[in-house]
Amino acid sequence: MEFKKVKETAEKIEKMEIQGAVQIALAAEKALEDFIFYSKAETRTELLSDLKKAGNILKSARPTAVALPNAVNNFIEKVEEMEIEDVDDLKRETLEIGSEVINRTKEAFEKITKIGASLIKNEQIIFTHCHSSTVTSILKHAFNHGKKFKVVCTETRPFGQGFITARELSEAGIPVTLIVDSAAMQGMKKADLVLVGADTITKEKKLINKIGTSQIALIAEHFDIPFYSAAQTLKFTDKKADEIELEERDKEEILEGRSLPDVNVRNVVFDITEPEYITGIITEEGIKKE
Ligand code: RUB
Repeated sequence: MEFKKVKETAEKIEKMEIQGAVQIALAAEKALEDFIFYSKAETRTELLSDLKKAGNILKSARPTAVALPNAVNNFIEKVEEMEIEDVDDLKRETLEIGSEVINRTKEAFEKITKIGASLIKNEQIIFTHCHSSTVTSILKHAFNHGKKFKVVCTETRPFGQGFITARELSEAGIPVTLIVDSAAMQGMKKADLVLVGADTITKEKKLINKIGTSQIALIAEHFDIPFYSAAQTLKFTDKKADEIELEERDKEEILEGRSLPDVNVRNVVFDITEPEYITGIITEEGIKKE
């Protein structure tokens, strides 16, 4: 029962029914909390060993966004630090840790929302890519606080997460234009600000985000438009970019049923943006600039 629910969450993450680094981290944190709640472990050792197995199942769901392993590892480390032998007491305390970890992720999200919204000015055009729940939250907050602006977003091939962004923003009342990814140069000409999310911020402060982000950063540099990424510190890692696996997904997401038997089709879904193209990283601790 307990592992079944964890596997279900991992599957939803893998299939991108749950997508975007923060939502993935929150789902993993919630899955671990539920896992403890339903656990039938009779000793501390058994509980910790099961928890690590559950954590590994979740961590293996997607390889690139470090928020996922960071969230799982933080959770497990905190449980390990508790010197409680009685398994029922340990479960009770662990559930509290679960709520704390989830609240911390949510609080960071709320803080970034407010800090990010302060960058948006009236009458601006904001360019975004993919679907970042942090970015849409920033935009909705700015809009709900009276700022009038327009958004241009890419459809984000091959999975089309830009459609989620476009729908979410237009339902919130924000004027939004959807363009194909290859129209980024045309679509950015009149933009004032580029705002994207982040899957990982590496040791060298490189940004790993949805494929196409690095091209968008280059175009922003070309037009001298500020390029910001919204990333809570849970997405920071001490690993270097070349130590992070860039996820490669099923080529069917590109082919969509078309047959190309002799063609090597590759579906790499994240890329790396160099720090020199990044104006600032919006975190819950403020805007970090190099
Ligand atoms: C989503 C993506 C998002 C970041 C940030 O990729 O690249 O920009 O994850 O999102 P995918 P958030 O759809 O492949 O998960 O701000 O919600 O963490």
